[in-house]
Amino acid sequence: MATTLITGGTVVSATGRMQADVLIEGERIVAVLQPGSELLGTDLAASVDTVIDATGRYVIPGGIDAHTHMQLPFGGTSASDTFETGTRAAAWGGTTTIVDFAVQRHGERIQDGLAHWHELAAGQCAVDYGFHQIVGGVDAEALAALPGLIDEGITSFKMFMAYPGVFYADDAQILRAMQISARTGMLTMMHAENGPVIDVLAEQLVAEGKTDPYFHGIARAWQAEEEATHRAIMLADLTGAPLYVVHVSAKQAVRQLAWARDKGQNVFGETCPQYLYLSLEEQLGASSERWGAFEGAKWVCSTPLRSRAEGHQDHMWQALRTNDLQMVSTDHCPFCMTDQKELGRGDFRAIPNGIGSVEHRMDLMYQGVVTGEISLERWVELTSTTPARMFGMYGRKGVIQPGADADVVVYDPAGHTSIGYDKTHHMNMDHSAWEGFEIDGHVDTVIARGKVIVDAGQYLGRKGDGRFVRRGLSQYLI
Ligand code: DUC
Ligand code: ZN
Ligand code: ZN
Repeated sequence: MATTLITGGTVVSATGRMQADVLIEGERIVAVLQPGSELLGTDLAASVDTVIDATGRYVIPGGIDAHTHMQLPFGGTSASDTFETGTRAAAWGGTTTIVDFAVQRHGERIQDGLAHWHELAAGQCAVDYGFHQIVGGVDAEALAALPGLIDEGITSFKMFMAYPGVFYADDAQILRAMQISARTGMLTMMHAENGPVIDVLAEQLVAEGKTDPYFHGIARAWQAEEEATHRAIMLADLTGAPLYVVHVSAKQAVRQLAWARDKGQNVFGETCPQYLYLSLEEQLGASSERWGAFEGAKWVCSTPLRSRAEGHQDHMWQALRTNDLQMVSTDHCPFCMTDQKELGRGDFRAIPNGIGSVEHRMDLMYQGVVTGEISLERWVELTSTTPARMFGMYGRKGVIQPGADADVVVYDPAGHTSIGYDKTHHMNMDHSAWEGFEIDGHVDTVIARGKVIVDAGQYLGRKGDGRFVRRGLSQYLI
């Protein structure tokens, strides 16, 4: 079995940091050696196959992005990253596991939607991947199929309170699914926005000639997010279901989550980098020679960007510190401007919703450490350890300890990463939502189950390196 020693670095976990060497054998970590350890006295470096000198750098568990949408069919097109391109971009950015959403559409069997997702991903991925199940048609057959997913390693399912006529589930459907969640321990994931209300507001705006991308955010008012979040919490309370609210962007929605958690409910929330860094005001001001005011389409996602004047971004950072929000995922759902976002020129409702960030999450969140918003340990917790616990992978993923998968990133705090328009990333997009971001920090080396897949600016992995991860039930419940 191949052996690797990562030496001289600072190993960072969710609970602390220490000088230590990490010994890898095959796909697993076999030892974490602190100064004074007996093994260190032996000439270990001379006896291993590969030595990685991490002096002056952080050694962290590989990132886990628990919310991606590779190849998602949406708005008459499909997300532009395949499992191959999207997971390779993830690897470049220090993410060694993704959890994508298998899709069951209205009228389709859950088993068929899932089988299709397995087909799309198998043999294609650069890093390990798991699935949540989207239930886009909550009918009797779908409900009956849910418990069987646990044996398939899929222990969470997502419903939508938004997108009437597409993925939308009404309260009665949500209630029934949550009863199954309560009975089985499967985590209910919720897109919490009041879709019918949003659709009326959007229709009225378009009728008034307000068709630019900015109005997407006006239609998707924070009240629609707060109301749906509250309703989801109450239905979870009624049924006893554990609830995880995805892509939280409104400070009022965070307050609902905090209220529910204070009552002792198993309620959790994630936010995404776009809700920490980008704003509705910037979207209004976005303009370029090529796209004019339509440039703002690159930031059309749901939930939408929120007003900086109203303080949503600051509140998200605060909630990450206080654990009112527990995780940061990307909701990676990339669409090119040409031929994709462009579908909504003249009517923001037709702009495919989504931003591509899978490559930048670790860097963007590290900026929170640089600016003092979060600690180094919290960075690791938000991006790796809690995602592993929340979605039943902890022990194997999300931690550097003997027995864990050797998913390790060597991160250089003195390095630098510049994000440009299209040539400075590896996602399959013709632009970047993060153009102009200058990152203090750099992903130097990425090891996925013992194999060095990124090092010194080179991609050394292969498609098919990544394997399906069968997840257990959440390890994060109160
Ligand atoms: N939000 C997005 O931005 N894209 C895909 C689906 C969603 O809910
Ligand atoms: Zn969503
Ligand atoms: Zn999503």
